[in-house]
Amino acid sequence: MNITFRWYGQDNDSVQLEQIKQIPGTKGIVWALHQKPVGEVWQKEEIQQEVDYIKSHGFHADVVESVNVHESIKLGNVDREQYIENYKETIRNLGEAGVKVICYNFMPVFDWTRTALYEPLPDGSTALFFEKEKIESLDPAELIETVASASDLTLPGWEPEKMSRIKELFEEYEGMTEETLWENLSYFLQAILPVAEASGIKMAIHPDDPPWSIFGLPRIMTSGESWEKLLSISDSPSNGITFCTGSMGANPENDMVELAAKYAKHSPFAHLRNVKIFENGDFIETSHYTQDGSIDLSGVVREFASQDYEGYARPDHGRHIWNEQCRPGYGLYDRALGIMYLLGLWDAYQEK
Ligand code: DNO
Ligand code: MN
Repeated sequence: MNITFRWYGQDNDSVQLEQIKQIPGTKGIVWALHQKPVGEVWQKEEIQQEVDYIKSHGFHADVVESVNVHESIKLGNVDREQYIENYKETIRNLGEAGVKVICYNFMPVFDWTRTALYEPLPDGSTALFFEKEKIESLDPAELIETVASASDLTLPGWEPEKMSRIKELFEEYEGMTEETLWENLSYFLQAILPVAEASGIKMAIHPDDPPWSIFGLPRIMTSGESWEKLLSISDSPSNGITFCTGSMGANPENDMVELAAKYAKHSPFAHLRNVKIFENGDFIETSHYTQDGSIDLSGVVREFASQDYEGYARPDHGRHIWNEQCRPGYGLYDRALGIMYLLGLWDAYQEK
């Protein structure tokens, strides 16, 4: 297990590489060119600059999260061809810089969705929270209004340039079925996987977060069956999964230990974190500690260790603790604690 830490870039993150360096066992930085608009080619020079900066701090830069997929590709619009060409070029350029894994997702319009960023936990810390009822009671028209008037429904995965087109996007997705979305994913993968393979890169799709349809938009990366179907699209070694316990595991029907047994070997990258799920379907992110949440993270690491998992892994979102001012879910302290927990489990299970 190759431990990594997600970092948003020099001018874009409250956490410094010098601080990450002091977390024991952390070998690599998970990075992206966050300022690039979705769909544009990542140029060689800008890639190299970022990779050099990361490496100058003694880390590897093997994992990119994410190269986002343009909505035209997910929609299957005619202009997808150009965006697919751009994506291929980005893959080639990243391969040349030595990148090994690209994390991406295929969620229509929205990335991870929460209703509160700073929900108090009983220990006095705060964390990201999803209130099912609140999301379900919001109809898309109302949502467009809410986003436009920038109320308190702050959802960090939402890119501003996309939100300015939200009305249009909803119209374009009208009538889109899961089946069509699968076809569009398959079309995209058939086109890019040969390039990824030739570039020495594994593509790793992130599960939908939460793993069910929201706002009437289809979502397809939601269960073990989804992973089975994904793998049936192509048996290319570059067709892989990001094993995110917190996203997939927000649906209690997804048994993450069972899924680890089946899919760890297809996962070049893993996000290991915990969430506490309530009976009404709400969930809150917790510390990584197994007993704090609903996901058997200890069991997942046990499974990974039994398979001698050689992929990359990182702690995922953490709580905001010790008054840290940081990006929601991406502070230094709780994710550092997460790494120590994961490594502790790993060492213990390795020796058995
Ligand atoms: C949620 C996070 C996500 C993830 C992107 C991947 O669990 O890991 O923000 O990074 O959806 O594309
Ligand atoms: Mn994740």
